[in-house]
Amino acid sequence: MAKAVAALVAASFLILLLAFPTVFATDYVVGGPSGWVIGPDYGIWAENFKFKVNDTLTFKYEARLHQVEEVSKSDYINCNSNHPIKNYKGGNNKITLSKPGSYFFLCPTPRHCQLGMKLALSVS
Ligand SMILES: [Cu+2]
Repeated sequence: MAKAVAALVAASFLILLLAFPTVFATDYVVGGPSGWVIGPDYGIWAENFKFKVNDTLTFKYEARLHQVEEVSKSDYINCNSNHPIKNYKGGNNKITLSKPGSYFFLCPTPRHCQLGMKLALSVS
C-alpha cells in the first residue's frame, strides 16, 4: 500500500513537471563548488546549462574580496564596472533571471574581471 502511494505521488509529480515546467525553477550556484572566485572559466560553466525564465543564480564569494555587478554587454566586453545596472555585495546573492535575453555579470574589484571573473549567459 505504501509503495502504491509512493508510486502515485511520483507519477503525479512527473505529470506536473511535464505539464508545468516553468513552475520548477532551478537555482544555479555560479561556478559550482568553487563559487565566484578568480580561476574558473565562467563561460565554460554556463555552457553546461539551459537557463529559463525564473531560474535563479546564486553567487557565493568572500565578501571582502569580491562583489557582483550586472552590466551591459559592452561593459562586460570591456570589463567596465563604472555604471552597473545592479550591484550586489555581501558574499551570497540570489538573482532571479526574470526575463528572456542576455545577462552579463562581472566582479568590480580591480583586475578581477580581466582575470576571468565575468559571466555571460542567455535565458530562454
Ligand atoms: Cu572579484
